[in-house]
Amino acid sequence: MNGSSPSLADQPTTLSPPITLSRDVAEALQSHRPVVALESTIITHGMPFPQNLEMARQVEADCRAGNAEPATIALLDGEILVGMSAEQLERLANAPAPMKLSRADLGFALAMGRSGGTTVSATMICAALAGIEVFATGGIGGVHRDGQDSLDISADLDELARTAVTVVCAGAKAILDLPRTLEYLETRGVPVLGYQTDHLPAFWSRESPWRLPMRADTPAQIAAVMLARQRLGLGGGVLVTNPIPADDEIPYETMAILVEEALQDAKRQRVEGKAVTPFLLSRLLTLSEGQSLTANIALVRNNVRLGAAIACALAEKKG
Ligand code: PSU
Ligand code: MN
Repeated sequence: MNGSSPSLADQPTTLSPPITLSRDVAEALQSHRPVVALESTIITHGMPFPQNLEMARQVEADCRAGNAEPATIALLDGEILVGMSAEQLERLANAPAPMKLSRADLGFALAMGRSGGTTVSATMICAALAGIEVFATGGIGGVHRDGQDSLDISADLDELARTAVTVVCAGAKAILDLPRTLEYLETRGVPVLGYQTDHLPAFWSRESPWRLPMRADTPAQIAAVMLARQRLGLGGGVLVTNPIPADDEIPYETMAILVEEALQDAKRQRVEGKAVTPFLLSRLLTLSEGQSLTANIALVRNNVRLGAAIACALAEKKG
């Protein structure tokens, strides 16, 4: 054997479908160890530099501390990465004009050699292709206010209906129409579980006024729900809503005022389409004088810890 050639074991694995697994993720999946997918639109469009990069590194460390392998998913130069190196993460966090990639954009970005962050919908697709069953994020997209007129409904919701990945989030932001988001999920057959809560969490706030139909109190219960759905052959995902830790919460009423202001700014500036969510997120960051960012980081970390615990419980049940 030629001693100078790199060992095959050190190379990333490219599969057909065209996704590239990092060596660590490939090894974890092969040996049926717990893996948690992490999204990247939060890095490219959800937080400013350098907090985005610090957050991305921190949640990977949190995931490992929870005995699960993190698989951050993104596109770099038309390559779908499932599990990223430190250097790749840094390139993504600094990428000039990265795309925001949903189901609709993924094929285009692949064909055109583009870079970008994957939203919840695209991350679910890539996770499922890789065989990853648990995914942790901050908040999901939903039915926007006036969505019944604009038809602005996030592709995240239909993805939850069709792709069998469990998504852990802190509920949804009040920039959305929360009751219509719940109605839509119910119509599309997506179970929404409250983790140790009976109410839909509203991202920065532990509770919204809307009740959830299902509650789970342990990661093992959530894993049991996933397995029961598999046995029934139902397909589609599960949405787990995990309230932000009490110490980091911003009261619902406090945020509601800022949300109204951000929504009015968006209307005045005629922000449309996929620019709406990133615009509102960045306006809220300014309006809350950075407080929303601190809370955002705390809740993502909290969700990754729960995601890791669910992945561990699932691996245990599967034996
Ligand atoms: N909501 C948040 N933070 C986010 C997003 C939503 O509180 O970072 C991102 C996620 O990647 C989500 C996407 O999948 O925005 C939804 O965008 P849209 O509303 O355009 O579907
Ligand atoms: Mn939209």
